[in-house]
Amino acid sequence: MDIEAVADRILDGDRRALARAITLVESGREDHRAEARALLERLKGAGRQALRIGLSGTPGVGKSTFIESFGLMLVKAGLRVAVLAVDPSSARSGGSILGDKTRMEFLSREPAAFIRPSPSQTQLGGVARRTREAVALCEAAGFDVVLIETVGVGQSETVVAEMSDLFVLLLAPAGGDELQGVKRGIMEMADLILVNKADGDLKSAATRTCADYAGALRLLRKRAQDPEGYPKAMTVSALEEHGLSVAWEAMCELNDWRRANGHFDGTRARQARHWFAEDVRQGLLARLQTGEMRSVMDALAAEVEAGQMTPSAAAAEALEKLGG
Ligand SMILES: Nc1nc2c(ncn2[C@@H]2O[C@H](COP(=O)(O)OP(=O)(O)OP(=O)(O)O)[C@@H](O)[C@H]2O)c(=O)[nH]1
Ligand SMILES: [Mg+2]
Repeated sequence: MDIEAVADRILDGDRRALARAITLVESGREDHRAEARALLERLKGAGRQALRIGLSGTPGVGKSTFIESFGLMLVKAGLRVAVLAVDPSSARSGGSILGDKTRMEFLSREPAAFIRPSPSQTQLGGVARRTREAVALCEAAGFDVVLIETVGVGQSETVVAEMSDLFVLLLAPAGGDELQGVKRGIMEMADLILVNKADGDLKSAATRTCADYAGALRLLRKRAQDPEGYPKAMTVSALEEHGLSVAWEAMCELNDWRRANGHFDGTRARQARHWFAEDVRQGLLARLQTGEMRSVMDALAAEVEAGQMTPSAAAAEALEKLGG
């Protein structure tokens, strides 16, 4: 790949070049990795920043519908919007690919929009790195907003929150008074809770649910990166396109405040540090699986099993070999 030429085309906002570059960062091949690093290094100099919005919610809550109508609203306002997905359970036949191509039918036809389904890989660590790099590519291509979607199951919310400027939690109206078992840890990551499907028969339930979450948010510890009134809960209808502009205004207000108060840069710096350490960790784990280290590990494991070495002595020896 001609890195210079691809970089220039990406900086021109060429979606085909962007798609090819994302394929490059998704590859695990060593030569591809080297090219990907060179490309990202080259594009970093452009210094472009999008607003990165993480969006999470359980299956069926309306993420795809929301992204379609919210994305179209932003496009109509003159913004360029990229949509990426982190899907740790890509096992489900093509995952977001099939569903989203139909649900985001109109957005995917917009020249100012770019939709990329999640890479199919089982390892969350690998998906995280590739998504992060895809975000950087979209920023270099001049997108104003990058939406990073994830299904709310397990760790993927944390991964997405760690690469987002704003983290939005999409929830469904609850029946009765149960708070849908949203884990406290997830609540603590949210900047905005949107109770979707606030329309028709579900409207009053949505309003009640929203009030419950607003109350729950007030009970959480105050975070340094929030102005008065945030995190916030509000109702939306992705289907009837209600509340979307109000939600966008809240996102802008929060983001503006954070930019003005150093929290935007501070959070990005902290995230970069986190991903650096995470990549080193992943790299070390990968090294344990390869060639010589693998046989070293097998040999030491056999000695531990046979009772000839203690686990900690064997581990110390393995780590020494790894370092050398
Ligand atoms: N009434 C109502 N229904 C909605 C709304 N948003 C989405 N739905 C419906 O909810 C169902 C699921 O919507 P999706 O957008 O596919 O949900 P999702 O979160 O992307 O689901 P997964 O991709 O499976 O995780 C569909 O039948 C939508 O039409 C809404 O605002 N109001
Ligand atoms: Mg979906």
